[in-house]
Amino acid sequence: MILSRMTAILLLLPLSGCRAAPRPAATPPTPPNIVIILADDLGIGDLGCYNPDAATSTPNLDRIAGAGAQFTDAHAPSAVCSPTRYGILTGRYCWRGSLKSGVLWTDDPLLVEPGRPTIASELRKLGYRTAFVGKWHLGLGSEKPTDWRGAIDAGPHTVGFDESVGIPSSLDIPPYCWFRDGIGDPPPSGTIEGSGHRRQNGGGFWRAGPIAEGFEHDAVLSRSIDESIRIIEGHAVERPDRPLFLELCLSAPHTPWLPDAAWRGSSGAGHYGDFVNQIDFEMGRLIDALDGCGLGTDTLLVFTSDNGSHWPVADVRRWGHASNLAWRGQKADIHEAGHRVPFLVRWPGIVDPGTVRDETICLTDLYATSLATAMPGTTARRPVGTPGGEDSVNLRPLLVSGDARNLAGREGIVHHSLDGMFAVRVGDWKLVEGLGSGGFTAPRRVEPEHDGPSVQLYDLARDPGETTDLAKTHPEEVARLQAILDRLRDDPRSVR
Ligand SMILES: [Ca+2]
Repeated sequence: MILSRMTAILLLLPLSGCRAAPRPAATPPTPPNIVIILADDLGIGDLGCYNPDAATSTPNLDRIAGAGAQFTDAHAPSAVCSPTRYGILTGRYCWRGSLKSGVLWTDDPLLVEPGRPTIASELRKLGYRTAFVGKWHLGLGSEKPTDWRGAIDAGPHTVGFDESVGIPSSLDIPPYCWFRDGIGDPPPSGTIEGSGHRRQNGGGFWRAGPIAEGFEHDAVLSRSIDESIRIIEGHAVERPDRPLFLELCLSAPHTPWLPDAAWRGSSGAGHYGDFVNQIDFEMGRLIDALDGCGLGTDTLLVFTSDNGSHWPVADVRRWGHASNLAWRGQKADIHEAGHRVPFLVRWPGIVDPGTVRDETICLTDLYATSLATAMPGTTARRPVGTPGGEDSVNLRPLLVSGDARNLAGREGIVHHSLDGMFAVRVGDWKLVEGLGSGGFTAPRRVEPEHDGPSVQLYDLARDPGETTDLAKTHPEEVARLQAILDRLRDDPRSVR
């Protein structure tokens, strides 16, 4: 693998313009680079590789899928932003900590507890250079509100990232500014009026609040890619013998929907679809840079989304575009469209091109999988000797050889909605611990009828659209799944 990576670097130099430092002849094997890309509110049906009838066009994402693996049953641990991001970074369900529902807001402090292991902190111990780019939305600082007058005392730079450049939270939540390595770059110094435009009128939507001088909402997506390319190309030049971990969190296609002019009108799904098309273009730029520097041949690359698309049934009907395929609901909901997400893996020479996998996985699994990837030969469910990652399963054996034994030992995965509604998935069965959507789709909460069930039960194999609630007719399955959910929720270390 070293030879192939070196050869690729040499062969591709004229194309990329990168000038990699010469590698010593007797360098020991280096673990692969790891790049995790997290889109924001991108639906599984927005990608052509999942949805041949999509009104969007995603040739570059389809190219990633074609070169590696495409998972059909991957789930965000939550149906909204902050908790999913916590789950990816720590391998732990967010609701085990202080945030029991909703997302972080404006100046909330860092959500990751002091001293908690993260992918970045653990990979750094294993010799990786670690970098974060893009939407953070895990809080900054240790006090509320965040103190922007000097160095920010907690953020990506305190949870294991050597380098970080990003925006505090969603692009419609103030403050609007960039930070770089724990410093506002520049910090917010003025205020901006709220934008009354919403969704499909093309003007974008954001809330009033502090903003930094020169901050441009519509430049955040492309700048995030530029910063990532700078890190990738810099890494190839400066120290190609040290593996790179890059977490790139896009701010799109979350609102405000602000596609560049070149993409307006390019899709059949309005400004949202145009924004998706631009994301695909930006992914093409990133992949070309990665491959152009010769790093792509030795990189585990994952592309996924933090929750389902904010695309209700009315939008499906209006545009004829199934952003969440036929899954029930939308972003924030406990039903499938809230948390079933695209999940693509490209790992040249390791994952066979054109692989399709239907195992049920959770984005918390990226923690153990990344650590195991940094320790070649590690097949345990959790890498031995690494702390944390309570809710994380090592998928590396599945990726390398199709070995799904680690997943077979997991009783179920837990879903969580915007308002804190729980569900558990066990095989084809899904128990929702409440009535209603728990999220954006009305009704959010429904009171049980007298002597009626207070939960929902679905058989996803026979009823993938969650149309027929079987709680009343299958009390034995309700009891079995409720017991599993209780165990998973109450004692994470005894049942995983
Ligand atoms: Ca999101």
